[in-house]
Amino acid sequence: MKQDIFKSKFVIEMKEATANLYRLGWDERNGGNISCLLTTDEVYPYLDGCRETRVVPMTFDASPLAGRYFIVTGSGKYFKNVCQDPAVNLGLIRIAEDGRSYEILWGFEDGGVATSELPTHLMNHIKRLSIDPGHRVIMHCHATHLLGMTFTHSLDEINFTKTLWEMCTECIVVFPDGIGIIPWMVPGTDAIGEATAEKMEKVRLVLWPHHGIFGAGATIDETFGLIETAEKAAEVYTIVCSQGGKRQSITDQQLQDLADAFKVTPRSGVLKLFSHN
Ligand code: 2HA
Ligand code: ZN
Repeated sequence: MKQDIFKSKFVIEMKEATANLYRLGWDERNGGNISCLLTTDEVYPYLDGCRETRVVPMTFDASPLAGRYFIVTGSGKYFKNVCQDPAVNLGLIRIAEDGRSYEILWGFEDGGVATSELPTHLMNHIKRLSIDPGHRVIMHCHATHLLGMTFTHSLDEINFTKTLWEMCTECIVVFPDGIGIIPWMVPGTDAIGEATAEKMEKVRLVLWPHHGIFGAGATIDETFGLIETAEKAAEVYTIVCSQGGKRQSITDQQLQDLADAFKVTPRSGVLKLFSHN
Protein backbone atom coordinates (compact mmCIF):
# COMPACT_ATOMS: atom_id res chain seq x y z
CA MET A 1 0.00 0.00 0.00
CA LYS A 2 1.21 3.50 -0.78
CA GLN A 3 2.73 5.26 2.22
CA ASP A 4 2.62 8.96 3.11
CA ILE A 5 5.57 10.61 1.32
CA PHE A 6 5.47 13.55 3.74
CA LYS A 7 6.68 11.09 6.40
CA SER A 8 9.51 9.70 4.24
CA LYS A 9 13.07 10.09 5.51
CA PHE A 10 14.06 11.92 2.33
CA VAL A 11 11.33 14.59 2.50
CA ILE A 12 11.97 15.14 6.22
CA GLU A 13 15.74 15.47 5.63
CA MET A 14 15.22 17.94 2.78
CA LYS A 15 12.90 20.02 4.97
CA GLU A 16 15.46 20.07 7.79
CA ALA A 17 18.42 20.90 5.51
CA THR A 18 16.66 23.74 3.68
CA ALA A 19 15.39 25.19 6.97
CA ASN A 20 18.90 25.09 8.47
CA LEU A 21 20.52 26.61 5.39
CA TYR A 22 17.92 29.39 5.36
CA ARG A 23 18.35 30.02 9.08
CA LEU A 24 22.11 30.35 8.61
CA GLY A 25 21.53 33.03 5.97
CA TRP A 26 23.15 31.08 3.15
CA ASP A 27 20.03 30.77 0.96
CA GLU A 28 18.26 34.08 0.58
CA ARG A 29 15.26 34.27 -1.77
CA ASN A 30 15.63 31.40 -4.30
CA GLY A 31 19.33 30.90 -3.57
CA GLY A 32 20.69 27.39 -3.26
CA ASN A 33 19.65 23.93 -4.38
CA ILE A 34 19.98 20.34 -3.17
CA SER A 35 19.63 16.99 -4.89
CA CYS A 36 19.83 13.58 -3.24
CA LEU A 37 20.07 10.29 -5.11
CA LEU A 38 17.52 7.74 -3.86
CA THR A 39 17.35 3.99 -4.36
CA THR A 40 14.31 2.23 -5.82
CA ASP A 41 13.73 0.65 -2.40
CA GLU A 42 13.61 4.06 -0.75
CA VAL A 43 11.20 5.51 -3.30
CA TYR A 44 8.95 2.57 -4.07
CA PRO A 45 6.79 2.55 -0.90
CA TYR A 46 5.68 6.11 -1.66
CA LEU A 47 4.70 5.79 -5.29
CA ASP A 48 1.62 4.12 -6.68
CA GLY A 49 3.26 2.03 -9.40
CA CYS A 50 5.66 4.91 -10.19
CA ARG A 51 3.42 6.57 -12.75
CA GLU A 52 4.98 9.62 -14.35
CA THR A 53 3.22 12.94 -14.15
CA ARG A 54 5.22 15.34 -16.32
CA VAL A 55 8.30 15.03 -18.55
CA VAL A 56 10.87 17.86 -18.67
CA PRO A 57 13.53 17.87 -21.43
CA MET A 58 17.23 18.47 -20.66
CA THR A 59 19.91 19.92 -22.94
CA PHE A 60 22.68 17.55 -21.88
CA ASP A 61 23.20 13.81 -21.76
CA ALA A 62 22.46 12.39 -18.29
CA SER A 63 22.26 8.79 -19.57
CA PRO A 64 24.78 7.49 -16.96
CA LEU A 65 21.96 8.27 -14.47
CA ALA A 66 19.15 6.70 -16.55
CA GLY A 67 16.38 5.36 -14.35
CA ARG A 68 17.85 6.90 -11.17
CA TYR A 69 15.65 8.78 -8.69
CA PHE A 70 16.40 12.12 -7.02
CA ILE A 71 14.64 14.31 -4.51
CA VAL A 72 15.49 17.84 -5.59
CA THR A 73 14.65 21.46 -4.75
CA GLY A 74 12.63 23.44 -7.30
CA SER A 75 13.66 26.17 -9.72
CA GLY A 76 12.85 29.63 -8.35
CA LYS A 77 11.64 28.15 -5.06
CA TYR A 78 12.65 29.61 -1.70
CA PHE A 79 14.34 27.40 0.94
CA LYS A 80 12.41 29.49 3.47
CA ASN A 81 9.15 27.95 2.20
CA VAL A 82 10.08 24.26 1.89
CA CYS A 83 8.86 23.24 5.36
CA GLN A 84 5.43 24.80 4.98
CA ASP A 85 4.84 23.40 1.47
CA PRO A 86 7.19 20.56 0.46
CA ALA A 87 4.91 19.34 -2.36
CA VAL A 88 5.32 22.66 -4.21
CA ASN A 89 8.96 23.39 -3.38
CA LEU A 90 10.43 19.87 -3.74
CA GLY A 91 10.13 17.22 -6.43
CA LEU A 92 10.87 13.55 -6.83
CA ILE A 93 12.27 12.95 -10.31
CA ARG A 94 13.49 10.01 -12.37
CA ILE A 95 16.00 10.40 -15.19
CA ALA A 96 14.58 9.00 -18.45
CA GLU A 97 16.15 6.00 -20.15
CA ASP A 98 17.78 8.12 -22.90
CA GLY A 99 19.13 10.63 -20.35
CA ARG A 100 17.58 13.54 -22.25
CA SER A 101 14.67 14.30 -19.95
CA TYR A 102 13.38 13.66 -16.46
CA GLU A 103 9.96 12.64 -15.21
CA ILE A 104 8.39 14.37 -12.23
CA LEU A 105 6.85 11.62 -10.09
CA TRP A 106 5.82 13.74 -7.13
CA GLY A 107 6.01 17.40 -6.08
CA PHE A 108 6.41 20.71 -7.99
CA GLU A 109 2.63 20.79 -7.69
CA ASP A 110 2.29 24.36 -8.96
CA GLY A 111 3.75 23.36 -12.33
CA GLY A 112 7.36 23.95 -11.26
CA VAL A 113 10.49 22.13 -12.39
CA ALA A 114 13.78 21.04 -10.81
CA THR A 115 16.46 23.57 -9.84
CA SER A 116 18.02 25.75 -12.53
CA GLU A 117 21.35 24.20 -11.50
CA LEU A 118 20.21 20.68 -12.47
CA PRO A 119 22.96 20.37 -15.14
CA THR A 120 25.65 21.00 -12.52
CA HIS A 121 23.94 18.67 -10.04
CA LEU A 122 23.60 15.76 -12.46
CA MET A 123 27.08 16.21 -13.94
CA ASN A 124 28.54 16.29 -10.42
CA HIS A 125 26.54 13.17 -9.44
CA ILE A 126 27.90 11.35 -12.49
CA LYS A 127 31.47 12.41 -11.65
CA ARG A 128 31.32 11.64 -7.91
CA LEU A 129 29.62 8.25 -8.46
CA SER A 130 32.46 7.27 -10.81
CA ILE A 131 34.91 7.92 -7.94
CA ASP A 132 32.86 7.09 -4.86
CA PRO A 133 30.03 4.50 -5.07
CA GLY A 134 28.71 5.77 -1.71
CA HIS A 135 28.11 9.26 -3.13
CA ARG A 136 24.48 10.52 -2.93
CA VAL A 137 24.17 14.28 -2.38
CA ILE A 138 25.01 17.55 -4.16
CA MET A 139 24.31 20.75 -2.23
CA HIS A 140 24.72 24.37 -3.35
CA CYS A 141 24.39 27.46 -1.17
CA HIS A 142 25.57 31.05 -0.90
CA ALA A 143 27.69 30.58 2.23
CA THR A 144 28.35 34.16 3.30
CA HIS A 145 31.99 34.20 4.41
CA LEU A 146 33.23 31.89 1.66
CA LEU A 147 31.52 34.17 -0.83
CA GLY A 148 33.13 37.19 0.83
CA MET A 149 36.58 35.60 0.65
CA THR A 150 36.28 35.29 -3.14
CA PHE A 151 36.59 39.10 -3.27
CA THR A 152 39.52 39.49 -0.89
CA HIS A 153 41.59 36.29 -1.02
CA SER A 154 43.68 34.86 -3.85
CA LEU A 155 41.59 32.48 -5.98
CA ASP A 156 44.48 30.07 -6.31
CA GLU A 157 43.16 26.69 -5.08
CA ILE A 158 46.32 25.81 -3.17
CA ASN A 159 46.46 29.16 -1.35
CA PHE A 160 42.73 29.12 -0.62
CA THR A 161 42.88 25.56 0.70
CA LYS A 162 45.85 26.38 2.93
CA THR A 163 44.10 29.42 4.42
CA LEU A 164 40.97 27.40 5.24
CA TRP A 165 42.98 24.51 6.73
CA GLU A 166 44.81 26.97 9.00
CA MET A 167 41.65 28.57 10.36
CA CYS A 168 40.25 25.56 12.26
CA THR A 169 42.10 22.44 13.35
CA GLU A 170 39.30 20.19 12.03
CA CYS A 171 39.45 21.43 8.44
CA ILE A 172 42.25 19.29 7.05
CA VAL A 173 40.53 16.20 8.47
CA VAL A 174 37.11 17.09 7.02
CA PHE A 175 38.35 18.13 3.58
CA PRO A 176 41.88 16.79 3.05
CA ASP A 177 41.39 17.11 -0.73
CA GLY A 178 41.01 20.86 -0.28
CA ILE A 179 38.79 23.09 -2.35
CA GLY A 180 38.35 23.48 -6.11
CA ILE A 181 37.74 26.91 -7.66
CA ILE A 182 36.34 27.56 -11.14
CA PRO A 183 36.48 30.93 -12.93
CA TRP A 184 33.41 33.20 -12.68
CA MET A 185 30.77 31.83 -15.07
CA VAL A 186 27.07 32.30 -15.79
CA PRO A 187 25.09 30.01 -13.44
CA GLY A 188 22.49 27.50 -14.62
CA THR A 189 24.39 26.59 -17.79
CA ASP A 190 25.77 23.27 -19.01
CA ALA A 191 29.21 24.97 -19.23
CA ILE A 192 29.36 25.78 -15.50
CA GLY A 193 28.19 22.23 -14.80
CA GLU A 194 31.04 20.79 -16.86
CA ALA A 195 33.64 23.06 -15.21
CA THR A 196 32.36 22.14 -11.73
CA ALA A 197 32.23 18.42 -12.46
CA GLU A 198 35.80 18.53 -13.76
CA LYS A 199 36.88 19.85 -10.35
CA MET A 200 34.73 17.26 -8.56
CA GLU A 201 37.05 14.58 -9.93
CA LYS A 202 39.51 15.53 -7.17
CA VAL A 203 37.54 17.46 -4.53
CA ARG A 204 34.14 17.45 -2.82
CA LEU A 205 33.97 21.25 -2.44
CA VAL A 206 33.91 23.60 -5.42
CA LEU A 207 33.80 27.36 -5.02
CA TRP A 208 32.03 29.57 -7.54
CA PRO A 209 33.67 33.01 -7.18
CA HIS A 210 31.29 35.82 -6.18
CA HIS A 211 28.42 33.31 -6.04
CA GLY A 212 28.65 30.36 -3.64
CA ILE A 213 29.79 26.83 -2.99
CA PHE A 214 28.97 23.29 -4.13
CA GLY A 215 29.50 20.30 -1.84
CA ALA A 216 29.23 16.56 -2.44
CA GLY A 217 28.76 13.73 0.03
CA ALA A 218 27.21 10.45 1.06
CA THR A 219 24.33 11.93 3.08
CA ILE A 220 22.57 15.27 3.43
CA ASP A 221 23.98 15.57 6.95
CA GLU A 222 27.54 14.89 5.86
CA THR A 223 27.39 17.26 2.89
CA PHE A 224 25.90 19.98 5.08
CA GLY A 225 28.68 19.38 7.61
CA LEU A 226 31.33 19.66 4.90
CA ILE A 227 30.05 23.04 3.71
CA GLU A 228 29.51 24.19 7.30
CA THR A 229 33.13 23.37 8.20
CA ALA A 230 34.57 25.30 5.24
CA GLU A 231 32.21 28.22 5.90
CA LYS A 232 33.22 28.30 9.59
CA ALA A 233 36.88 28.50 8.54
CA ALA A 234 35.98 31.38 6.20
CA GLU A 235 34.19 33.13 9.06
CA VAL A 236 37.22 32.75 11.31
CA TYR A 237 39.40 34.09 8.50
CA THR A 238 37.12 37.14 8.26
CA ILE A 239 37.43 37.73 12.01
CA VAL A 240 41.20 37.22 11.94
CA CYS A 241 41.53 39.80 9.16
CA SER A 242 39.28 42.26 10.99
CA GLN A 243 41.38 41.83 14.13
CA GLY A 244 44.47 42.90 12.22
CA GLY A 245 45.68 39.63 10.67
CA LYS A 246 47.52 36.51 11.87
CA ARG A 247 50.28 36.74 14.45
CA GLN A 248 50.65 32.97 14.71
CA SER A 249 49.02 29.97 13.10
CA ILE A 250 48.99 26.18 12.78
CA THR A 251 52.27 25.26 11.08
CA ASP A 252 52.53 23.05 8.02
CA GLN A 253 54.19 20.36 10.14
CA GLN A 254 51.31 20.51 12.63
CA LEU A 255 48.81 20.19 9.76
CA GLN A 256 50.72 17.15 8.52
CA ASP A 257 50.71 15.71 12.07
CA LEU A 258 46.93 16.14 12.12
CA ALA A 259 46.58 14.37 8.78
CA ASP A 260 48.78 11.52 10.04
CA ALA A 261 46.83 11.22 13.31
CA PHE A 262 43.48 11.08 11.47
CA LYS A 263 44.85 8.94 8.63
CA VAL A 264 43.97 11.29 5.79
CA THR A 265 46.19 12.27 2.86
CA PRO A 266 46.38 16.04 2.39
CA ARG A 267 46.19 17.38 -1.14
CA SER A 268 49.71 17.52 -2.49
CA GLY A 269 51.37 20.89 -2.96
CA VAL A 270 49.64 22.66 -0.07
CA LEU A 271 51.95 21.86 2.85
CA LYS A 272 55.59 22.85 2.58
CA LEU A 273 57.52 20.31 4.63
CA PHE A 274 61.26 20.05 4.98
CA SER A 275 62.78 16.58 5.18
CA HIS A 276 65.15 15.92 8.05
CA ASN A 277 67.77 13.93 6.14
O1 2HA B 1 18.88 28.24 -7.39
O2 2HA B 1 21.43 29.52 -6.29
O3 2HA B 1 22.82 29.27 -8.53
C1 2HA B 1 19.35 29.53 -7.35
C2 2HA B 1 20.82 29.53 -7.33
C3 2HA B 1 21.48 29.52 -8.63
ZN1 ZN C 1 23.48 29.97 -6.43
